[in-house]
Amino acid sequence: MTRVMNVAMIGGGFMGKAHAMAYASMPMFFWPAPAIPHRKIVVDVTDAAAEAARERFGFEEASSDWRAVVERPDIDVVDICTPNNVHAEIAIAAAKAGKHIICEKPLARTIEEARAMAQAVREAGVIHMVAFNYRRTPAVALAKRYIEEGRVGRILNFRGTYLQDWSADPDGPLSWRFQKRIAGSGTTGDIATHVVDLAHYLVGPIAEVNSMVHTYVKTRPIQQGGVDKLGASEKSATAERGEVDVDDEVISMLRFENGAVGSLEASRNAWGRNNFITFEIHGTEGSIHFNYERRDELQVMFRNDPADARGFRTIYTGPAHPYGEGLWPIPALGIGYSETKIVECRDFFAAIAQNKLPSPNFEDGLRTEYVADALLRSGETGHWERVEGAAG
Ligand code: 4PW
Repeated sequence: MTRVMNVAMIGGGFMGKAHAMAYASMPMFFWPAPAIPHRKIVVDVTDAAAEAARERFGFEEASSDWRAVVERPDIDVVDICTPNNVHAEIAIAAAKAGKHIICEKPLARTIEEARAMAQAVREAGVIHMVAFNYRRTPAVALAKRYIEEGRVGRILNFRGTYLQDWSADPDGPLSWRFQKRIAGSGTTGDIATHVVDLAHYLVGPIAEVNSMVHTYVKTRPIQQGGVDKLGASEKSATAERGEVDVDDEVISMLRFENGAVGSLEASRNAWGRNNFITFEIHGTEGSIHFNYERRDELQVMFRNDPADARGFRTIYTGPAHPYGEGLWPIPALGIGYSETKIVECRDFFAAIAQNKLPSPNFEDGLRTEYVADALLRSGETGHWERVEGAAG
């Protein structure tokens, strides 16, 4: 009989929807499942919001008191799907209560918060994960497989981007993602951290950065209540405006501990780019290119390809590739954002079942926060900044 684990999900907004869907779907894709996640209780900021999330996302109970929920003896897992400003408080309380924890990215607003979270879960001996889901796209995991098999050789460089345009309109609302006291930073913590996580996963630890950081839209219409709809909410040229105190764009050169070099670009003001997560890796034996907007595909070129067949070729991920045993049976049937969250959910519960820390865990999330901090510092100083804790 597969173990059923009671999940308390804190936050019923956009990420709560993605996580709830993963809890319901994971055993349908990966069977036998490492555990059955039971949607036990959802917490939101008000009783009404929590009840609406309970009904919509199929939870048994609803509450607006996360502190009481994380202490409940019948809760096995705490899932943090809130804005960044309460990640630390919830995670530390959940760790002290002995709960396994998955936390949405970025881990925290600041290095200090991230350190405290990593210490709390270390001391509690619980399983912990940060939801940097894009490394669980099958094509990205395939890139990792090729790298580990030596098919790319020694990695020389990494070029990563994450470009969106949902906040390119200056009349888009001043949501929590544009307020430092809630988000910690802007594009750097929100989406550049995804590129950092991919770079760490595929290449290794980043040691130094040299970046430029800009804020293009200095004020935005104050948002009246409601959840952050990532630019899908109404725009207003006449509403009262508030100051934006976070970054809109970060561009950086990178030096890795293993000697590889690279670049990172992240912007939420890139008209025409939707969820444009790309990387290109050049090694001594070949190259790999990935574009999330064509996420069933991986472009590869290997040095030992026949002379009359040189050039990038497209591999369509399917049953022969990572996670293929559980996803769709025909290549290119279509991997979506949902599937990346389902795979993430499977790996998290497998880690609990095996009592083996997954990656990225809170220690990985802390290292990513160190890089985000260095990116922002370099944007201020205008020169190379070392990443805290980097070797060499
Ligand atoms: O983490 C990112 C969010 O901040 C996600 O990758 C996409 O962009 C969806 O929402 C935002």
